[in-house]
Amino acid sequence: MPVTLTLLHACFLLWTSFIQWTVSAPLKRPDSCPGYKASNVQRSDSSLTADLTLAGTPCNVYGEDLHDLKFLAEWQTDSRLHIMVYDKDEQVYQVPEFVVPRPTGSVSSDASMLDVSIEEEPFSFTVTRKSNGEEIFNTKGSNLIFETQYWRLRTSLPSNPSLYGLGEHTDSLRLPTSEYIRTMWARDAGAVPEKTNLYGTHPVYYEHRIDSGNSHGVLLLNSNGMDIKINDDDGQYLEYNVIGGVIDLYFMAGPSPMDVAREYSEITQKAAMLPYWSLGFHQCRFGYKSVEEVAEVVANYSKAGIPLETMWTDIDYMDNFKVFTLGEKFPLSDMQDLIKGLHAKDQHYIVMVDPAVAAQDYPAYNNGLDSDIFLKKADGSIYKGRVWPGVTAFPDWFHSNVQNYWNSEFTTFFDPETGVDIDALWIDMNEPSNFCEYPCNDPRVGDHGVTQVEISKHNIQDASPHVAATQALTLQPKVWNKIPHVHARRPVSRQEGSTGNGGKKKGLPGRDLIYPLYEINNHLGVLSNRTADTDLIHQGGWTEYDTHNLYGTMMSAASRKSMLKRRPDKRPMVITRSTFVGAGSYVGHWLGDNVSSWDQYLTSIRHLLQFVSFFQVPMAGADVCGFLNEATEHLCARWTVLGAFYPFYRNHNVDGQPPQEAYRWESVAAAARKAIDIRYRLLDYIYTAMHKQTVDGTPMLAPLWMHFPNDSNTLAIQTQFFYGPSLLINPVTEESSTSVSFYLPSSTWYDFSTQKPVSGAGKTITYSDVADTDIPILVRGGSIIPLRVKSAMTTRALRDQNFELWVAPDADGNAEGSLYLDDGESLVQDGTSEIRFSWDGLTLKMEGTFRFETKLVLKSFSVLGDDVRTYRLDEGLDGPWEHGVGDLELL
Ligand SMILES: *[C@@H]1O[C@H](CO)[C@@H](O)[C@H](O)[C@H]1NC(C)=O
Ligand SMILES: *[C@@H]1O[C@H](CO)[C@@H](O)[C@H](O)[C@H]1NC(C)=O
Ligand SMILES: *[C@@H]1O[C@H](CO)[C@@H](O)[C@H](O)[C@H]1NC(C)=O
Ligand SMILES: CC(=O)N[C@H]1CO[C@H](CO)[C@@H](O)[C@@H]1O
Repeated sequence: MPVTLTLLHACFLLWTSFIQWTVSAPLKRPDSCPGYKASNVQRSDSSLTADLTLAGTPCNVYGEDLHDLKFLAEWQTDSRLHIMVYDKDEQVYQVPEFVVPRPTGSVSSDASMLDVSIEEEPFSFTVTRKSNGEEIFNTKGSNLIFETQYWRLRTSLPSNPSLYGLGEHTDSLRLPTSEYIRTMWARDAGAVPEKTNLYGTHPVYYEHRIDSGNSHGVLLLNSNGMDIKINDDDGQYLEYNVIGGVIDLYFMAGPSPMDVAREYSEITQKAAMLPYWSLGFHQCRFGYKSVEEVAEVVANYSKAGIPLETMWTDIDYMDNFKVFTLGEKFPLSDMQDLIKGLHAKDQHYIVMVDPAVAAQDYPAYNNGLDSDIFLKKADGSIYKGRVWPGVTAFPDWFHSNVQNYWNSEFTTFFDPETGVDIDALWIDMNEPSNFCEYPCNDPRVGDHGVTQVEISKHNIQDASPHVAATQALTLQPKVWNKIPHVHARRPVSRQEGSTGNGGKKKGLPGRDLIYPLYEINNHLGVLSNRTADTDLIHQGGWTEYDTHNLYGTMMSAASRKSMLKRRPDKRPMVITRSTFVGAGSYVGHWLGDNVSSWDQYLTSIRHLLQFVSFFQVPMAGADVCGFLNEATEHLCARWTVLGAFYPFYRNHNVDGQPPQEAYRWESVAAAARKAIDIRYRLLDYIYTAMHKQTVDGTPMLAPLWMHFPNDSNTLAIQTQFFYGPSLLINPVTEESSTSVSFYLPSSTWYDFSTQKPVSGAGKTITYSDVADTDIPILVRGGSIIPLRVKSAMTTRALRDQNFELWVAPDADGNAEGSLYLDDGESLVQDGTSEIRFSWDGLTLKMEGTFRFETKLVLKSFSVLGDDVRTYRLDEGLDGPWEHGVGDLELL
């Protein structure tokens, strides 16, 4: 749009808002938009298409209305329906297929659980579940708006709906249903505050209908900034307000909650299987000042008898925080000695790498210049921001040379002989974070005119509860249904192909990529604030405006490839901060820069479940004992025990706070020894669950409602969760308390520590005298759980331990379970075993496939109950067998 027109338009909007205030006669409100009219409706066996035409005078609320659109519905599987509304010329940006590969497939609509119908004028569509006629999605009553920099689509919902997902956030697991906005815009968020946009973008929700017991899921595959509003001021609804891209929806029919998760995993690509050792206990902190200090921590863990699987180092190891360098206090030979020492004891080492490269004369920067991979401004100069090392450039993950550049930095710096031989990788700051506030006229200058890195890491100032709360108050509640607000405009940015890139799906030309008229509720204000400028153009012509939310996931994919180059046969582990739809197929996620506070200990559970249960990122966990602020002994003990049930189990602390390694207090050391003992004995049980998630999408952790979809008491429970299919974890939830009351759904249950039945199912029960070293764990009746007979100091040693089984019969006396065995680290396995156990009260059976060679045996099995019975087995894990209890020796 030409500048003059833009200015006119701006004046007009100013004038209209003036009129709105004075005359209170709104002229241009979204609700007055004309909507669309459908024509040429065609239904085939597997699709429904239509042409959409603007049904009246353009309303141009936040841009210009597009006149001609296309509607497409395609039945892809019996449970998945894909619906798109896009511009006729296909110029509007769409998430590139090479970043997020799309699922394909086509089935007859007759075979599908879902149906779709459209109304022609005003255009609306409805998705229904055929089995009971339930309307899953219905856009009637609210006109579709589709403009150059804004689109809006609203679905009505049943009252008081049970909605989950739409991350990343730290809000309630079951989402609020009134005046609630979920904003998607990747952001470096110190202290992970509630009701704000955080590091990752996952615009998928799960909805559970308790009346039918059915669940479904809806993914909006769109990477633009957006506000998803959930409100009940005009009937209950969910409304997408998106500043670009197309309407690209995937409907998953369930019908069970677990089915929805599995169906979602068909879209995200299955999560990456991680090495067995990644489930061990990890220690990290920001603020280890030298390689000697790191080595001391390793030694002190060993002295304390606490199994330390992996040692980590934050950016401290770098020379002035420059990526791919070693600082004075971390000389190469000492680093190599440290790592050799760790490897000799079957322990591991991980360091952090950030995307931003210091714009200084050193190899990583010079190599980046030579391969031309940094993001550039319109005038061709390198775009600069400010991150840890000071002035930095940012890799353009769209660049055709960027993978080679990244591979080469990794191959050199992390060379096993001549470099730092890391075992896995941690990537951070990849929203991307930039300390420089927009417009960042001088990236050398800090917030208060300070020129060097004097701000502490990860916005520590933001972290004091007081500051965080004040910010929340001042920044958070923007006007609900706000009136367009007009900024002083800058000249419209140059965009490659702006003379018409018909059908390229790279974005309409002439948009204002800095100040779109619709302002999403970004906690940092304008889109470009404290990140890369949104008018930057990536190689190939994609704008940062459209692809900002992909930056972390593109870095993740590139980093995984670089790690594979180093060790082509091993499963890479990469832990990232920023994620997008599908990230779990490359990486895991730590839950960001947490606070050492009691509320965060609890919040970590719902934050974790989002990723594992809803977003298919199973390797997730919060910083145990909390990152920011000071951890107290009591909190750290409780958190060390809770963290033993996160897939990703890492203690991590910020610089400048007192140390919080588990050995620092005797009670925490005791808690760590006990919790790790339980975790490690159960490691193959959870490894089996993780493997299952990577194969069929069944979440390895889940909230209660996903297991008890007909029990309305479970819908909002967010401080208890299932660890694997059979164990219910119920942490103490109050700081000063040693007791915990929690809900126990109707089923048969056994206490993990006594192995005896627990009564009170269907009610809230109370555990008293829960010591700091303990956590109530309940075993669900009907399960068989494999355990190692003993724990060990490393997961390598653990792999030499034999197994035993715990049989927890259901009300009918039956139980079943499974065990997956492989070598723990090869990308392509020589042979794996997938073993199923079953019990009918008299006979224990083992069946399955047995291609993993092992001499380990199942020593015994115990039948849980009032009178626990343990039988000697001494059976191998290399072929099927069955035994009646009559033939077995009772131990
Ligand atoms: C390790 O333990 C020793 C002896 O208790 C202690 O003096 C030292 O501060 C500890 N160092 C670290 C880094 O934990
Ligand atoms: C950028 O973010 C800071 C908070 O870090 C805020 O104070 C400032 O107002 C924001 N600037 C803009 C232009 O939104
Ligand atoms: C929930 O109830 C529905 C219908 O009443 C039933 O078909 C389904 O099996 C139940 N699910 C569970 C897990 O009990
Ligand atoms: C997720 C969570 O608990 N967030 C909290 C982080 O800490 C700040 C400051 O203490 C709180 O305001 C957030 O609610």
